[in-house]
Amino acid sequence: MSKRILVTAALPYANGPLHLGHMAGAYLPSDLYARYKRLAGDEVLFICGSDEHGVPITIAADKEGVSPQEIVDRYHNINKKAFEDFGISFDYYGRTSSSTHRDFSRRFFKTLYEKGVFVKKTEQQYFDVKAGMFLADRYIKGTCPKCGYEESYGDQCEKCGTALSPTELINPKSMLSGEVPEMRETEHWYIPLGQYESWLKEWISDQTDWKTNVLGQCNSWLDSGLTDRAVTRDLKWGVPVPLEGADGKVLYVWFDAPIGYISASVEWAAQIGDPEGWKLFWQDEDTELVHFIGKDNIVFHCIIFPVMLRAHGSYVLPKNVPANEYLNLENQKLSTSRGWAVWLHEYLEHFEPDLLRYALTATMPETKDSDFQWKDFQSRINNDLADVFGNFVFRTFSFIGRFFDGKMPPLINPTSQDLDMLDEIRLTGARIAQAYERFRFKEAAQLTIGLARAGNKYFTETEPWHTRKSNMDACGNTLHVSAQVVAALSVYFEPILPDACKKLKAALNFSFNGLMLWEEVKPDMIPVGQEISAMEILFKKIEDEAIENQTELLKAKSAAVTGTQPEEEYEAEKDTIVFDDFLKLDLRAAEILEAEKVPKSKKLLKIKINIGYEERIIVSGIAEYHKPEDIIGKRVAVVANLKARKIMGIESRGMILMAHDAKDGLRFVETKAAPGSCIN
Ligand code: B3M
Ligand code: ZN
Repeated sequence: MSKRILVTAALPYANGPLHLGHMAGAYLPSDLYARYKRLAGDEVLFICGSDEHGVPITIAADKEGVSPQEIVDRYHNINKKAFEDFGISFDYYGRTSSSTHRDFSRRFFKTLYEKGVFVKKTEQQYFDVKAGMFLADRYIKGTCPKCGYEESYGDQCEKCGTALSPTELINPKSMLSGEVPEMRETEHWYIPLGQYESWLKEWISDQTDWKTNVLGQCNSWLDSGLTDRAVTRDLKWGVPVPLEGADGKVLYVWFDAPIGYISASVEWAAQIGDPEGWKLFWQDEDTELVHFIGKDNIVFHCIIFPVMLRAHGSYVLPKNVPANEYLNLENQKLSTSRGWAVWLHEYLEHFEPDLLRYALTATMPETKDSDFQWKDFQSRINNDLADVFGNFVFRTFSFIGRFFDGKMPPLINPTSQDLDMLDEIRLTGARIAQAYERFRFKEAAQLTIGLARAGNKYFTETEPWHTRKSNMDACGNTLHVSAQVVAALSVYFEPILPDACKKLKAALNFSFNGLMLWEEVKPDMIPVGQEISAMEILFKKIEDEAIENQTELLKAKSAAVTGTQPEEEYEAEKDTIVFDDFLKLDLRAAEILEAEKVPKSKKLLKIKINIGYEERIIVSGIAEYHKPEDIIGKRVAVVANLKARKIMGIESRGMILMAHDAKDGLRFVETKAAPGSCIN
């Protein structure tokens, strides 16, 4: 049965351009999901827009000496265009400086106010005497009381994600004057989150299908107890508080921004000429609301906004909030201030959007931080898209063109291999759909390229270049089956590679209106005799030079901003583990007794070690750095309890620890301890 799905992607602050990290965090995953859901036949509304209020905007304006309006106008347009160019298929891209939003968020506030939801409090807050203003949110920095990070903002620590209020910061400093601010009295409205604690606990405990990283953050919030949160600020830029006597006060940006999802839907409905149409998506219980965000936005979407929606009472609550972790770039944190970023508009000057969509999907930081590397980008495009998918399509089309007059050949006495391949279409299709349903986009990409790989292998194994001389029916069967697999891929790959799939569908001369749906993919979807157009190469290989240019460009950009060469590149530290995880490793001292090169391998050495209680063989990829004769007698550290595995036919039991030195390559971790000694 078709469902009604409301997909939102975090509203990016209109204070700067978008980079790869933004894409991998919220925008590409939301687009994959929205596109898949449309293919699944569901009714989808996909909403985003610019977040144009808050201190991030005014700080950017202060820096340039222009008005906040000038900043948001500029970046709203740049970002909107970047999304379009990248194929992000929003139904509507709004902005929170619109009058619809202003009115709508004021009414929302007023409703909560009239329901008596807020608590009004007079409190001491930091005030910058020099600048003559209260220091809200990011106007103040200091040390995070939770993790000790020294550059934490007043509203949130970027390091550990904790949401804070400025008074919790240790050593607070004004971002305006750099001085220690003083305390002054001011009046604000607060939402008493504590009153919703038991409801929240129950509601969140029902969300068993949420990702563990998301539930983890929610629970740690709930466990530490919920306090009152101010929803107004003493600032000039923002939505004015709709109450008498609240001059100079605006709504807190995290109060108005999520309401932006609703007000943008209202504008969308007006635009399509159905002014009430947004209500079905926001007020009908059957809607599934899914928020796509980065991990720093979890608390706002899983705790604060749901409390606002619940307090209001007229809106649906999120069904899921599949937040992603962070993407690093070439082993370093992405950083605008250090110039360590690949901007989307820059990328698009050099490569097609589809290529990045594929590479980012394949490395998406779904459950932990991941790393984007240009070299890896190149090999994914060249190995997967060019050599596998593109090659399979090209071979299929060109054989049909050359030997079957460009028409779909019939299936005559198919072998079980032909039939199995046809079966794979449906089987893999169901698995890919499952992966999308469960927000496992990396897996969806693997399964889809897996089907192309299976098709390409089938083509090779059935050798149509031979059968065309000896058995024309068999040759036709190969091409018939291959073309059906290609046709299926033109639908299954659509969420990730929309442009390539459009070209493919055109070449296959599909006759259908609008979208071809997932369930319409069948092993006989291209009729016999159908004309198949010739096709140019779908994906060109990326040359080494193009990649070197990108890495040089990145270094140059960073040097231009920071005035120095990038620091030595250290790999980003892995996720924290608990002591018990560490205890699972059995590390031992061992002595190298014998070593020899593994025939036909450049990298591998076969090494015999004495590990005290026995002798054993380990195959190690160190031949480029160490000659066998030089390492005999060394006492090194090994992982003793690693499951045995066969490497080039040799059973390897354990692993020799190596340090990856940037200058000298692989170096042993040496020890004086007797073989067999435990290391911990
Ligand atoms: N603008 C924060 C961010 O860009 C914020 C998201 C708002 S979503 C309602 O990370
Ligand atoms: Zn922190």
